[in-house]
Amino acid sequence: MQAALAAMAAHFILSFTAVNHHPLLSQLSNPISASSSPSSLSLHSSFHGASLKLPRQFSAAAPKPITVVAATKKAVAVLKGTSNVEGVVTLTQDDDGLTTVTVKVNGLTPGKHGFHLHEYGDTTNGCMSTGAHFNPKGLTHGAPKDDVRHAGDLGNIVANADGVAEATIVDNQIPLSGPNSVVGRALVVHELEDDLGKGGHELSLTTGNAGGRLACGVVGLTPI
Ligand SMILES: [Cu+2]
Ligand SMILES: [Zn+2]
Repeated sequence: MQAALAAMAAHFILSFTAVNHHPLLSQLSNPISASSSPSSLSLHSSFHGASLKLPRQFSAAAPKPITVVAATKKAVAVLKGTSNVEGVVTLTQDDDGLTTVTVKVNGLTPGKHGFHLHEYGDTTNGCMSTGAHFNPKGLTHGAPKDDVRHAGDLGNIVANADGVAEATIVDNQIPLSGPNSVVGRALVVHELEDDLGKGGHELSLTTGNAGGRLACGVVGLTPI
């Protein structure tokens, strides 16, 4: 399958360059493509010697972009709630398993706001029905960098004076595939700062005492 794709990609590149009348590259399309015009053969027949080395370069380079695309997943969550807080979050999982989360939320009060991945993608009762923090390991609440944390603990996002919070979070506990995939679960932005489990409040070790749920959105797959 991959070999076939690589051959198709190589064919595409070669056909494309042939259209641009590059004398060396158009010559390459002849052994692969039966549809090469006889005119390009006769036009550039003097380059036969030079063209022999080039197919190896192309066959090595062509499969690269195909491999990367096939191994990466991307998802998006559109955050909404009963307030005027709203936002868009994209999640991209790379080959190494790390997920990069890009966050932009508007309408917040300036300062820190707890930001979590909650267990359920269920918004039938607004953000309340998204359940607790995603916690497949059964641990207590913590900071993103702590060993003891919920997988869904993404810390705080910080809103500026205009109420806009932008952040890029890289995390290894929120994959987009496999048994602990977060696709179909929900991202939630909170009213208050997440104390990261260290506030000494009775809720610190479950929610970080981050207060109400201002907006939430279900994580769904999107084209890469
Ligand atoms: Cu939360
Ligand atoms: Zn938590």
